[in-house]
Amino acid sequence: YGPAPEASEEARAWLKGRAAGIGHFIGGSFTRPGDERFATVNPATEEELARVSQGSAADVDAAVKAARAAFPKWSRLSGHQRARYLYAIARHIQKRQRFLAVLESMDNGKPIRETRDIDIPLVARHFYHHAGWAEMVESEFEGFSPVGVCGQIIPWNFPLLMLAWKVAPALAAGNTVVLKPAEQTPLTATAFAEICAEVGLPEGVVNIVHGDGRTGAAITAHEDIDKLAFTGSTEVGRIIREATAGQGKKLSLELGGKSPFIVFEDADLDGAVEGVVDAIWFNQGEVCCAGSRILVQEGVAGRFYDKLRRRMESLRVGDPLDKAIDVGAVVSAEQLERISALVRQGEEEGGRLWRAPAPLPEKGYFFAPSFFTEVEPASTVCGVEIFGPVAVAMTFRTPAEAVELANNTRYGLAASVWSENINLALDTAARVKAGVVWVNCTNMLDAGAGFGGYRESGFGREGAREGLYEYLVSDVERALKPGREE
Ligand code: TXE
Repeated sequence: YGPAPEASEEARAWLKGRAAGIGHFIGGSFTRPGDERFATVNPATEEELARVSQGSAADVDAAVKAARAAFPKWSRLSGHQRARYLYAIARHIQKRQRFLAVLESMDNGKPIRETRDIDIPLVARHFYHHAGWAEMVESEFEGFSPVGVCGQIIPWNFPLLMLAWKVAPALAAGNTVVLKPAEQTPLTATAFAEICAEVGLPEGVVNIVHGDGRTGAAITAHEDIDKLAFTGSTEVGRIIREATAGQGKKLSLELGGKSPFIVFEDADLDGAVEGVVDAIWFNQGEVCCAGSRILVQEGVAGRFYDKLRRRMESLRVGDPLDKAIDVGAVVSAEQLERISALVRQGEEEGGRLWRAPAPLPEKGYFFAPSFFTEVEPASTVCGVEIFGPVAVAMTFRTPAEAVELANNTRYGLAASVWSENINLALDTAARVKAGVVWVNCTNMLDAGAGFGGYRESGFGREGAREGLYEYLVSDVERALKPGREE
């Protein structure tokens, strides 16, 4: 099915209903839109969708106070009682999935096929999965208790999914949260706040404060936040780590990547070509674990590039709400400029650029799917995360050389390995330094598998049992700290 016309109408009506501005969600109700507001724009049409309040330090403080007040009761509910709320949230997300998919595509620019089939179903899945954990957390994590009030700062590339990755485990473990969506994509977080109210989630358990980096900095600085979880750029991750160094907050960072995509000569080349489409052109390449460095064994490189270029000819770029579209708009004019500047630099450094011939719409922030060949491993485009639909491709001769090239990065988030020889694939996977390694597939994300990186990709895990530890503290550790009486 496609986006039902009703869903598009519903999204437009929802926006119309918020034409006076969008406030924060604090202590179970929406604040009156403040005086300082910012616009959120549809990147495919450049039209303004809504005006959203810029959260001040006082707004952050009010949200933290609401979260603190809600914490004792929420954390003492039985796991089963908390699970019922998480199940209810999951069901509501499913009930409203077409509306949420349209709203997400309008705000972010990603194709409706992806929001409909990937983002929103994964959001529901994440809440179901963590409802299960809420049921089990007492028996499975004996000797641990919730951390307390969690500050959560998320990016714009998977707005509602990143919210789910942060909120679901925090709530399952018995914490309360203050979350800041990215300023480019605040809409589905607002719809989520409405869902929290609809399911009767106790007030103050989830608080949402909108705003840009200044609001994020106020969350980072707040002394009554016990745990901070951040997903975003390595640069801001570094600022946050420095700012929290003296505070004693528990911290997890999920930052950038430059993930290798290794194709051995015995790989199913057609499968690997489809893999590249998923690795770097899915979500316009705005994916932290995107397979942005294609490493191909020399003997098949020519054939592989030919197949890849032929496949590029059939990619359609355009209106994200058209369900036949493969690649939508990048999130903002700034991001488009950033991608374009890096690509220009890649060409200046001698790289050869291959671009999909797809016509681009005149309006909106679109960039054609592309890849570079003839690039030096030390060049800028090989080292820097482009965060757009642009890969670099290099060749290698031996498996050892593949591993060496794969590990020649500051990052360590993900990797994928393509070979019909399972021993070679698994042996290579074990040698690549990355938090996640996929074999003969890519970008497979699931609530049941912990996700996170090494080195400049950050630390801490999200999802599954490992992810729960981020939102728990051992009673021994708590006893050693001069703590607050809850
Ligand atoms: O990220 P920022 P931007 C990378 C990607 C992209 C680049 C820039 O390469 O091109 O970052 O994107 C909040 N204290 N990734 O500028 O600024 C901000 O409001 C606290 C990779 O959008 O890191 C938003 O909510 N918070 C990445 C969030 O941080 C601050 C996803 C992320 O924005 C802050 C996004 C501050 N001082 C970008 N400044 C991934 N790994 O998935 C900003 N923020």
